Amino acid sequence: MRQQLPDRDLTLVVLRERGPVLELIVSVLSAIERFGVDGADRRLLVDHEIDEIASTPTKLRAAVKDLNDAQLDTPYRDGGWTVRQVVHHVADSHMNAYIRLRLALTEDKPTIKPYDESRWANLADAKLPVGVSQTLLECVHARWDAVWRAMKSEEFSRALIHPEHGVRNVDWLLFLYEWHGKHHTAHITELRKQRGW
Ligand code: NI
Repeated sequence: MRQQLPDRDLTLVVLRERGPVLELIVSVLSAIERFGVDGADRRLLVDHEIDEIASTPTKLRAAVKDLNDAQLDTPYRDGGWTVRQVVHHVADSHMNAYIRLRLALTEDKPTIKPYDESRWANLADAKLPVGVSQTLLECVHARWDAVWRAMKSEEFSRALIHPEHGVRNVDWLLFLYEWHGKHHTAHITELRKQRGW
């Protein structure tokens, strides 16, 4: 039987949820085109995505390197989160994602718990030094990565239920969080380019 495609409707889901995210479409479509989606080819695509997720803490650390407090407290766009909030948000998000994967692998169609990301970004701990979340992210990713790499191919189609979006699968988590780390790292690197930092 043909394996399930890497969630093609992911693109539409993300467009609905996050606005126009061309980099994601290009990334998913080019990856599918490059690797195909079946058997050993599919494994190459999956490994590529796992490698990309694994590189997130290092890339995020590089993105904020040598920024001072005033720079860290600068919004990446008008009305947007500060660089500091972005770093803490990536840790918030990937902690939740790691738990979601563990639930999907150990329970039958678990319902995952959404959280209010903008209110989380305004709690007191979002004012801590970014190093706290960088270290946290490195530790979460070390464990998350060990789980991803040990997964059997059939486990990528295990279901989870998002209360607002319905049934999703582990592939969806993989592609979503590969995009998510890059998306927020780019907010910081683009700001640094604009400001000449
Ligand atoms: Ni986010």
